[in-house]
Amino acid sequence: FAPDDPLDFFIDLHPPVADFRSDVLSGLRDRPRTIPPKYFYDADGSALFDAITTTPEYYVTRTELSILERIAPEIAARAGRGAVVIEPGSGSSVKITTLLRALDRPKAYIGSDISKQHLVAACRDLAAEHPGLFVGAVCADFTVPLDLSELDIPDGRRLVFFPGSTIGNFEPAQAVQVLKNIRSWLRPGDALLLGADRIKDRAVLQAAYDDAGGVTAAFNLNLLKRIARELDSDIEPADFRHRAIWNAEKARIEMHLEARRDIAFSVAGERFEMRKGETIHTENSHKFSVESFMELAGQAGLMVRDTWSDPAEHFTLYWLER
Ligand code: AVJ
Repeated sequence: FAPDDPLDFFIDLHPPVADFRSDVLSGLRDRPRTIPPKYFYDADGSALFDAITTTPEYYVTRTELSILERIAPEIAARAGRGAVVIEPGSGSSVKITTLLRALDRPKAYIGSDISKQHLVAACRDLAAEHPGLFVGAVCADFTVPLDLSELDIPDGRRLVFFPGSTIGNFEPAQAVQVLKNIRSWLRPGDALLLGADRIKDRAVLQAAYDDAGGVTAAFNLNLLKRIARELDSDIEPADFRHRAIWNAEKARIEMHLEARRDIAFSVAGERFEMRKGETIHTENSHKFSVESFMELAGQAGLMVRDTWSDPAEHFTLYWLER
């Protein structure tokens, strides 16, 4: 920690090191076979995700940003002068920059992420761009309860920023846990600004997760390249195809990797066989109506005070208080 480091603090809460090998092995033994989406984000996967956000079909990022730009003055008025912004998860720097630029002399920014390198680099950049802003970084897994009261966070009204419909990656019960954890950081008068994707026409949703340029397919298949590269495996990405399926009953897009033929492969010395058409489930992306999201938030003890959507109602930003 150099004396001229732009960060005001860095705290490593040592999130449990995700064990790629054991999670992949147990996920491949399970039925249905499942690998958690957090493993998408190696260096190639993160670059592919950034590429997804600029495809014509993936409306999510640009729609949220357009709403954020439009409501920025209102958010600034609500947050008041000298807000303390807390962001769980690796947010997009474009979104946090837009928010910080809009706010009236924000006092502090506290970023939190499970990936230490990513977090420190992003927070240092932000500190360099905002001289005078207190910038702290907490390396932690926000799905695990985190007590902020121990940390040296400046006083002031808190605004927790949780954009990107990241909440949609969790099954409802875990989503409630994540929201309860965030709620524990709020005191009376503090707020949570959260972005969540809306239920919409199935063709629009499926296209967003299966773009014509094949970027999302490459993102999904990159998981297999990662297994082949890191886990001593002869798994052949070419034996699989990307599938994005709308599950209407659960209101979610599911991403799968489907075997193109009967195949056999080994991972870390263990042998696996898959029949043609069998899949590995790699991601859920839950979608919400305003009502279903309010219900979920209510289960976590959070009240929706305001909502803002784009004209097509493809995406909604929620202002929540405890
Ligand atoms: C970053 C989890 C919000 O679910 O839309 C994009 C990830 N997966 N395309 C989403 C993703 C495929 C994205 N989240």
